Amino acid sequence: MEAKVTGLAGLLFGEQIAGRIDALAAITEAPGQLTRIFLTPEHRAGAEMIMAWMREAEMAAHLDAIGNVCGRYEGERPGLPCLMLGSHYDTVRDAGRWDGPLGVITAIACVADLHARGVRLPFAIEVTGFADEEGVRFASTLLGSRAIAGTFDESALGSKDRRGVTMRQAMQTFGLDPDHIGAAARAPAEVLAYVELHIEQGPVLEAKHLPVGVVTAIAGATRLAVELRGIAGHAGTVPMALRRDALAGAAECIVAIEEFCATDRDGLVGTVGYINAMPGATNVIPGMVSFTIDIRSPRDPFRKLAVADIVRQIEEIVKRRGLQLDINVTHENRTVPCAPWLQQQIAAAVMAEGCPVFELPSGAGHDGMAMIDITDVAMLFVRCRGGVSHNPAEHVEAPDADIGARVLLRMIENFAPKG
Ligand code: HGY
Ligand code: MN
Ligand code: MN
Repeated sequence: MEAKVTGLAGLLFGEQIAGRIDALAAITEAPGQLTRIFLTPEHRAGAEMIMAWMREAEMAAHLDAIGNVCGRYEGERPGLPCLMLGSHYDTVRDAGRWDGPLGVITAIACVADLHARGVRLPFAIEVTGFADEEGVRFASTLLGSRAIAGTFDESALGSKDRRGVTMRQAMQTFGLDPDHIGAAARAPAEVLAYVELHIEQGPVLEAKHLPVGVVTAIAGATRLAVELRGIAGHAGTVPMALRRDALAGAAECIVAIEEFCATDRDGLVGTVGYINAMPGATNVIPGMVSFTIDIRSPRDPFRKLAVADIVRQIEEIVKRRGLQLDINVTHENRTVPCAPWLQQQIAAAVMAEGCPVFELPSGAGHDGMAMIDITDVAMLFVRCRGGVSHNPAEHVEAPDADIGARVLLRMIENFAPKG
């Protein structure tokens, strides 16, 4: 496929992208760190900033029924099916600023370049900023992309955040109608494909000295919520042998999870990212502990067996320590393949921009895991320094952001719908 020459010569995407990354990163709930969570004032402010950029690029922009930002750049004539681009604009707590926003900002930059050159394509381009990919506020995740895919689970509306606010209440406070989420769903016929540019969030591209990579698959994940209950007591008077210490029990479980995953099991990874011990006083034996577990593997059957083994080990520890246990799966995503026909078009664009083609899987989850329910998906990874992510030190060099944008734009201009 002969790549069309794009009008990128000399257009420095990288600097503009880096500037917008910084502007969006200034919208945070906690000065000094980046935290932008679903259905918060920061979510609203971030959406307004992104929609303004979309409108500058001659896109129609709106907030959909769950708070995704949706921008549309019409094709040669109005109403054509679209190539959907995008990523998420929510963050983890104390986040890096590139995870998510790079995909949204780069896609808008590509559309702005098309608009500047008066280019209209035989399909529309849509850019979606997903409102909740990280699943920080409520246990489930991919809420925005699931709403677009029509697979949003209404039971999630009853889930509560750490302050006891339900998603339903949070949506109403934000100004959205929780009974109207279905309006965000798109028909498969409207979407030709979903392609997401994202930082790698791992060390492989840097180790290979490559600026970009073509993603082959997105690893599946299981998230669990665990609650251990023992007996709160006086730290000075209860002999060790008589204690029902929920935190010591949790500690033994956490080490068991780490040891289970650390024995080389074909890419299996396990993380306890959140723990809360109650009542939380130095001189009180913790009576209740809640913590989360995140288990991933490139192979779904393997992950499911690992989850079952880990649950069994936790049950054994709890029984031996005389504790009580509640353990629930709060989120499950199967491993999602990137469509070969899309991978090939991304690879052609990578080559046309003078870069070697390197394929790699994604250990991180992405919105493509939901979007695959209505269309084929693919991803382009951009190198990030040290492979660091979910960390304020997360960083992309402007030249790499520039190459990522050039590859994405070339892929867009040469995009050939399936069949
Ligand atoms: O957890 C993940 O893999 C993604 O960053 N949400
Ligand atoms: Mn993330
Ligand atoms: Mn991400």
